[in-house]
Amino acid sequence: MPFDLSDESRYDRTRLRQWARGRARSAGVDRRDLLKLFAVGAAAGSLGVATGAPAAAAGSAATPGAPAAAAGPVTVKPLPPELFTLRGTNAETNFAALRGTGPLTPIDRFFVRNHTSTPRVDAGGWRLKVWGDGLAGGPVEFSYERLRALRAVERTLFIECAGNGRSFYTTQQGQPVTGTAWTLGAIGVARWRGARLSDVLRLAGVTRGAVDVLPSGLDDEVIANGVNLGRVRRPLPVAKALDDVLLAYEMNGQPLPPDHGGPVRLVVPDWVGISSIKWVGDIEVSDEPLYSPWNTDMYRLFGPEHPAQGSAPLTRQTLKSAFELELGATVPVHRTRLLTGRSWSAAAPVTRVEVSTDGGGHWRRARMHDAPRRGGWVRWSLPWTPRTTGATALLARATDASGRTQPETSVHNTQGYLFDAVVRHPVTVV
Ligand SMILES: Nc1nc2c(c(=O)[nH]1)N[C@H]1C(S)=C(S)[C@@H](COP(=O)(O)O)O[C@H]1N2
Ligand SMILES: [Mo]
Repeated sequence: MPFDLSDESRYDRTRLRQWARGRARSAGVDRRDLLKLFAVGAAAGSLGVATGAPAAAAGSAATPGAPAAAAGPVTVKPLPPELFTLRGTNAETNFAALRGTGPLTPIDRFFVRNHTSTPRVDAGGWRLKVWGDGLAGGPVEFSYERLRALRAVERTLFIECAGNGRSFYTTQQGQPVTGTAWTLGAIGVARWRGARLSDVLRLAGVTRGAVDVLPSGLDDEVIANGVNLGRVRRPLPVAKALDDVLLAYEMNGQPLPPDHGGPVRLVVPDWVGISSIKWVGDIEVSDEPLYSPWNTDMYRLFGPEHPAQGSAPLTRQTLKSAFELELGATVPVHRTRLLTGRSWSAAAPVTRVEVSTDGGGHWRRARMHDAPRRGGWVRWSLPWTPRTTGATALLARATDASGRTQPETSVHNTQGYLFDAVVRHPVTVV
C-alpha cells in the first residue's frame, strides 16, 4: 500500500480496518491482549504504562500495581538532585540546571525516560538485524563497525517525551491525566551522529511494497497490569523511516552513552520521543501495517475531545517554552535579574518569544540568543526588576515560523500528551 505522509489519518484508518479484519499483525503481542488494551485506552486511557504513575516512585514505573521491582538505580549515569528530579524509572532535567549552558544539553543533565532500566549492551557484540516481508530477500545483519563505515550524518535535534509538561494539565487546568508527572524537563537537545536509517534499509533491500518498519529495543520486556507488552517498540511509517531518521552512535561528540541508548539508537526528528527507540536490536520491515501497544493504547489522544477510538498515532511534537528557574523560586524585590529560558517547536523554527512578569497582564519581547533553527531550541533572556512583594507568575510564550503561538490552554487528553499552553511559572518576590 503506498503511503502518503500528507494523509496520515487516511493511512491510519486503513490500518485500523486491516487490523480489525485480522490482516495486520500485532507484532508480538497477542491480538486479544491488544484488543483489551485498546478497550482500556478507549474507556479511560488508564493503562498507566509509559507513564509510571508518580506514585510508582520506588518500583518500576512501567508496572503500577505490580509488585515493586527490585530497588536500585535504573541508570548508569549519576542523577544528582541539583540536576534531576526523579520520577519512577525516569529522570527529569531541572531547567534551572541549564542556566549558563550552551545550546546543547550536556549529557550529565539530559533527561532519561526508561520503561524499565538501562541495559548494558556491548558495541562489539551488538548486531542490528533487519528482516521482514518488506525486504526483497532474507534478514541482513549490521555490526557496529559496518554501521560506522556507512556515510555518517550529524544533526542537532531535540528528543522530547510526548508527555512533557503533562503535570500542567492538572496544576494549571484542573484536569486529571495518567502518566509521569513531568514539568517541562523531559526534553534535551544534542548533536547526534550516525548512519541514515534509509541507507541501512536500502542495503537491506527494502521494497516498494513496504509500509511500516518496527524497531525494537534490547531493554527488558515491559509488564503492565499483568500483561507482558514485550519489548519497547513502535511502528514507524516507511515514508518517515526513509526520510530523515538516524541510527545514532554518537551524542555531543561522545560514543552514545548507555542511558541514552548506546551503542545505537534511533533518532526520529520532530516526532514524539517514544519513536526514538534506544538500544535498537532489530528492525522488522513489513508490507502490511504493524501494531504495538505504543501506537494503539498509548501515544494517541483519548478523551471527550477526541475520536472514540483515539486519535491517529502521535507523530510530531508541539511547541513550548521554559524558564531556567526553579518552579516556586524566591526572588528579591528591587533587584534586577536576568530571566533566561528556552523555547522550541517541532513544526518550524521559533521566531518570537514574549515574556510576562505580571501574570499575563503585560508582555515584552525577549532577546533571542540563538538563530531560529528547525529541530533545536532558542535561548532567550529578559531583565526583570520586581517592584512589589508577594506571589506572582512568570509566563513565556513562543511563536514559530509556521505562525503558531502557544495558546492559553491546551486541549485535554486523558494521557496528558502534547501540552502546549503557556505555563504560569510561580515565583515569590520577597
Ligand atoms: N528501548 C527503549 N527505547 C526508548 C524508551 C525505552 O524505555 N526503551 N523510552 C522512549 C521514550 S518514551 C522517550 S521520551 C525517549 C527518551 O530518550 P532519553 O532517555 O535518551 O532521553 O526514549 C524512547 N526510547
Ligand atoms: Mo517518552
